[in-house]
Amino acid sequence: MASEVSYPLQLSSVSESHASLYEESLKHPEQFWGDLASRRLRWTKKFDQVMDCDMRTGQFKWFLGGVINVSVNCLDRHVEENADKPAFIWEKDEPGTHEVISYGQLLESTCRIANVLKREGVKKGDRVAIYMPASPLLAATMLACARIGAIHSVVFAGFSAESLMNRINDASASVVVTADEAVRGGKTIPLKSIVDEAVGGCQCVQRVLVSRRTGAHVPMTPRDLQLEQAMSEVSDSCAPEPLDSEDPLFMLYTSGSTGKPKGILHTQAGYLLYASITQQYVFDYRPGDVYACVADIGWITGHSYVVYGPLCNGATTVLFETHPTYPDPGRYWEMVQRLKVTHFYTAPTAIRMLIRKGDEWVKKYDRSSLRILGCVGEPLNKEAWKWYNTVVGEERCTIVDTYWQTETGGITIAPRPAADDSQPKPGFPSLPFFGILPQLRSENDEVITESNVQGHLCITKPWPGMARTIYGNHQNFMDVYYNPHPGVYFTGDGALRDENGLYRITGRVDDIIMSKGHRIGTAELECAMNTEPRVAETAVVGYPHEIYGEGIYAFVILKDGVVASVETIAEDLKTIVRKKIASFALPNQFLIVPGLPKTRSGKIMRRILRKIAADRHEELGDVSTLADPSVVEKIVQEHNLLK
Ligand code: 6R9
Repeated sequence: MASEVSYPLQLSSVSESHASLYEESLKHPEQFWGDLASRRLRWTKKFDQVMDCDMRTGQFKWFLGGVINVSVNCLDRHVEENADKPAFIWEKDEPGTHEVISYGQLLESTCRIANVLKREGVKKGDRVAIYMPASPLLAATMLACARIGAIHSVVFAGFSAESLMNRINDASASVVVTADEAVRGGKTIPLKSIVDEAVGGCQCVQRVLVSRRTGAHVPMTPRDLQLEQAMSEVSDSCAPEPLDSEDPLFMLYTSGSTGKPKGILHTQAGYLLYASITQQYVFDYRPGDVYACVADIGWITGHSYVVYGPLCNGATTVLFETHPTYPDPGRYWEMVQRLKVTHFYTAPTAIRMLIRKGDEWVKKYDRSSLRILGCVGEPLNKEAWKWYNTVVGEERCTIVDTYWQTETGGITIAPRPAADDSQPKPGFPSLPFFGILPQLRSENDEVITESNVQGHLCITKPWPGMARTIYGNHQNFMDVYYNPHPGVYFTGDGALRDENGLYRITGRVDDIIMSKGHRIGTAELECAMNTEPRVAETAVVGYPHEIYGEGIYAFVILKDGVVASVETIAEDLKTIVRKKIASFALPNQFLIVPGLPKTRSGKIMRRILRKIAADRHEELGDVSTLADPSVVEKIVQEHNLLK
């Protein structure tokens, strides 16, 4: 194998001024990314061309002609250096317990799982669904797919059987990998039986591989195989499949503005390069650091900053299986003390929840190892920022508020502590990362050049980590991301830029609610609730919530003649949401209303519902264009009665 990589990874330029590197990345993108890709990644065959991208047609290719294997980049080359180096520290649910997994051990389990998948007939390009708790075996399963060129689709283990079924079917996955049970906060979740229920509705699935987490007895069918047993029957080495830079690496489903979740597709080399360079440069990761991103692997944050980014950099990364308040609200900080964590990366909702529990839970533990405190998922409000900085970080650490999305593959806007000593501005993810050229546009597609004016956040140049398509639906990909503002990528978020060029995210401008760091499509939620037989129609909107960022408010119209209390309807709707989507998508407020504010063409005016839900009745604006303006007054009355 021809290796051009200079290893250990180059760290020399991490502290170079952000402005100069950023400028270089925009001026000479081919040279910039080409140089990084050659230096940082190990290629089986070097690429011939850096990029071929067209934002009008949505065709994106990076590192054309290159042949690579992601698992080799994440494992083999580090094993060659030092097989005993810790790759993962698995912070298990059981309080005070962790396991260390070396790069050597991770490579071995990856190869064994890869061989099991091959034995089961999985080939390059086949889809493998993964529904597992956070564990080294979950990461090894992802890397095993990468080793043989299969496309993994990790489904967060909090999704219901029906959601899992839809995702398996959409991807036509032939194999599902799961565990007997998951444990979280001391409670068990029957993963295998959820998979049984899901797979009952999937013709495509030929094999279910079941790993052991709790050792509980779970009924096995001829379709099922015990994973650890199968792993012991195959070889511990597996030759990596040579893959094209643009072969798919994984898909990850995310909510959008239509009822159906979309399988966002990422490919090999560009994604890996972008995840690894952001992990190193945004977090100022240095050899010997202990990096703890406590997101679940079922979300993009876990893919990029628990698995691919850190492992590509040969880092030691924490796999967090448990809950921030289990067994008590000191869990994070007790872990920081025990594992000497240097980087801690969480979501604003967790910070806000912990603020309420009191500072004593933080102060009880030694946090002197911490250097960088990151967060992602929703806007980090000033109060939470301040608490994170003063109470958790003792004003010693840098707060890194990172803005990005499933679709961007890695961080797109964030401070760079290594290149700038000053503490970033609260509430501002701040500066675009290398290669990211943001632009604000008005609803009418005019470019906003003024400072402190809110607009639609777009990105005008391609970057290696960008999503390539929606699995099986490129038209939808174009409609959602590239057609709203032709020729540029539309994030779906609103943002403003201050007089110093720093960005602040103001929230989604589409029909997506960000609640507790989860992304919930209003259409998906409404479709689910509309199946309740007594319900005629529903509309959900987000409203400001002290802890969740956004709470979910459901307006419900009952069918003619139905008489029921809001409590009973709410209970039934919650049951449906739990069954069809997941518990994290449950609305927090329900209101039975006689009608919804609709335009004459029948479109629900969510803007009005959002104002009502937020108690900003005086800002309702002009309602005269509604089909029935009087309905607004009636909804306001019902809402006021609820309080
Ligand atoms: C990585 C991730 C993406 C949406 C995104 C935006 C919100 C993420 C944010 C933020 C304000 C931040 N978001 N980071 N909003 N400040 N630092 O979360 O991906 O699950 O796809 O969600 O999250 O609304 O569009 P994903």
